Amino acid sequence: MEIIDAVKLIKSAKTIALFSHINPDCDTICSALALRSFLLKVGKEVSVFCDGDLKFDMESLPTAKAVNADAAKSSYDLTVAVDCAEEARMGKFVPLFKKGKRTFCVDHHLQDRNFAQYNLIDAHAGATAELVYLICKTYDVSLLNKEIASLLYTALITDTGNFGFSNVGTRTLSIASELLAYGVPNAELSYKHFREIGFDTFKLKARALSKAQFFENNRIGILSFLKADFEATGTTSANSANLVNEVVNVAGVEIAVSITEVRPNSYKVSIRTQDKADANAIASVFGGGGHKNAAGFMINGFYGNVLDDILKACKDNL
Ligand SMILES: [Mn+2]
Repeated sequence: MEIIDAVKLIKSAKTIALFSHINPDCDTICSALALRSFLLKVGKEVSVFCDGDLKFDMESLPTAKAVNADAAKSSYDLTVAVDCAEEARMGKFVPLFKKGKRTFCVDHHLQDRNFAQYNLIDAHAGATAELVYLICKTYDVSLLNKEIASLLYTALITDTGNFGFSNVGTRTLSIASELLAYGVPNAELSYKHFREIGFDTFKLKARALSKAQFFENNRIGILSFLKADFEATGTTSANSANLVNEVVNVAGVEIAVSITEVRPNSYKVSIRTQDKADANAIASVFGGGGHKNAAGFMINGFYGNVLDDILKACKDNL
């Protein structure tokens, strides 16, 4: 559907529930919070639900406390999946989503399953926030403000690697420019989301990088974060987020992988790629997915076997 149809759909609803995806990232949370703030201004009753805790860098977002703050109603005029490629991404909230009189999905993933009754899917958008911005702008541009703009801008920079990924289009930068005009503190947000790390994370990073493994003439690099690493540095699996980028940044590396032990023999795997290597294709081998240059999946097994299986899938993709 087109932006204008999404606006009409939202206008026709009074009670609206917004759903972010499990293991939330900034795009799903910021897009939902921005849309919530906007819809409150036009007099809607709106709540945000997410099956999962916000990571430390999201807790300080404006209105972050609104996530899961309201009791669920028995039904809503409209339920909205935000940044969810498949229904299951809403986790325990799938039944509540389905109870919407109308269901709607706004998303930018390549493999979006079109599971809702109404779908605004644009794989060319750098972030779902791009689509949320266009909805708000079309609905009533005079209601946009610094808070909403800051949320949307945060989603844009985090989903595009600070405008460094191939998903950045001319529209992404035009929208970023329009958002900056509302007084978004861009340098502060860039530092917070791309450079600032805690001292404990620094120690974990130093330890993991010193043990990084490289294969196929350094075209594949693998970082592992195991229980012993977390214990030695006083960290948890949450502290390993995004450290995979340190490996994909090494010249010559085409595929970077991080394997994070989240429970005994259960691993969260993140893939980042350069050049022609396809992160989404590698993750698909294991039932996961994402984007061409960034994807992920969960896998169970003994570490040695998991490493072998992932390495084989990476080699097959070179
Ligand atoms: Mn996204």
